[in-house]
Amino acid sequence: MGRLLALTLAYLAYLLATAICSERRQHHVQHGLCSYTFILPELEHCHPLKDLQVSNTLQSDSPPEAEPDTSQAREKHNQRPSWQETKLENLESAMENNTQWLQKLENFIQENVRSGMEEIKRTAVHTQTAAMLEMGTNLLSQSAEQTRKLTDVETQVLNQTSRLEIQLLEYSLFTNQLEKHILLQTQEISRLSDKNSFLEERLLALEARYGKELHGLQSEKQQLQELLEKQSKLVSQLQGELGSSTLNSTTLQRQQAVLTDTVQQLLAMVNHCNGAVQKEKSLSFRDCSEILRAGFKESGVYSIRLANSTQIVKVFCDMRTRGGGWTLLQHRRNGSVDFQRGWRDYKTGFGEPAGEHWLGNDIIHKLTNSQEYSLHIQLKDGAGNEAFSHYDRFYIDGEDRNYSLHAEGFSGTAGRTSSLSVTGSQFSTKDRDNDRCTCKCAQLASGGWWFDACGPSNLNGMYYPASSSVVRYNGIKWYYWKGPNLQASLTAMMVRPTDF
Ligand SMILES: [Ca+2]
Repeated sequence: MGRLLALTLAYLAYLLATAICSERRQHHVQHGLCSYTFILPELEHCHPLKDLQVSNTLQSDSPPEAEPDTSQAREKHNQRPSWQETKLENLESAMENNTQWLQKLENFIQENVRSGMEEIKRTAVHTQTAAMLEMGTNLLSQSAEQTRKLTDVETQVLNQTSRLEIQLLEYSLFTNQLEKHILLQTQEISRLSDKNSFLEERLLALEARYGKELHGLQSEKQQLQELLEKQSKLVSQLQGELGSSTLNSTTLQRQQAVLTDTVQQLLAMVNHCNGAVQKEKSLSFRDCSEILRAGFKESGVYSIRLANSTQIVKVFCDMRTRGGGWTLLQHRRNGSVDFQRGWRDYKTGFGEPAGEHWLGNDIIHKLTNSQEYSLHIQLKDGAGNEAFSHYDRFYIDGEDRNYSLHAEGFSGTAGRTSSLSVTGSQFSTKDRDNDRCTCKCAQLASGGWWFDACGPSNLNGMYYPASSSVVRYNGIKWYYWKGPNLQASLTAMMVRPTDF
């Protein structure tokens, strides 16, 4: 409202000034960003002067009249009617009133403007003071913060300085130690240098002393080197000769190796042919006596072909006992083979010819019926005593007659009379009872044998260890030599042609 009133007053003042006079004065007022300009009339120049009043702009409101020239105008002026003067006087009085009124108005306006300016100044001072206070507060807080940071930095700098001082002290100590060490080393070097000088002097003396000897030795060395070169040449010549000799020797060795290979191949071929001939011959042997006659004198396993048969049988040939040529039918020596078997096993045979075995009743039948055979029985008891029983004539019938026994012409050391069953005794096994006992002798005495009414012998009974003192009736038995309990360590039944 104040601003509006001021503007209105300024405008009115302007109108009045323009209406009253052309002289005016400008007043500038700055309030913050806004500036106000008041244009007020200069009252001193507005007093009613006749020249001024004539030149006043209000004069121009009435229409101008043509003035023929200056003399005419002066005449007219003097001859003007009195109403114009009256009007002018009225206007002057009115102007004076207006001027007074305007002076009052100006005074009023000036007072108002002054008070407003003072108010504005006070407000501005308050505002600026508040702003300054706020800025001061901010500056104080920032200053406190900076002070704190400065304190921290100062502390860090102090710590760093202390650390650096400690390190500097350590370095100083280390430097002192190094200096001491360097001093010692320098002293040592000096001492060694002295020693070196002394040694150099001695060396020079020695060189001078031994120079002559060295010269002599060098000449000797020269002579020896010449001798060595000569010897080396000689050795090279000898090596060349040796190389040629070695070459010749190598050629001879190769020829010898080739000849050896050829001889070995020929020998192998000869052996092969001999082996084939022997095999062919052995296959044609009927028993071990023929093999012995063919020149094979070692006891062992051979193959024979049974008479009137194509059957090849492996047998053990005893080439030592009483002239050799014996074909084994039965052999026991350690109890490794079970003799508690049935009819079929005794018929075909079991065990291996090289160990304990029974040749087989069918083979024994065919063999002992191809020609006349004698039977030889070897025995050894647990104490190592040996004895034998011999039969000049021996054979057995076929299976159709239960392999009946035929043995005659007894002799020997295993008892005064024969322990073998009487002629005609049939073969029995645990599953085939052919004896003359109401019992089953094969089950009582064990094994397969020519049991009569069980009889005085059974070489196929249980094999008991020699240390056993218990009397057993199912063991190996040859009654007329050792009673019912032989405890044999070895038994062997073997045949050979009677006319051997
Ligand atoms: Ca019976």
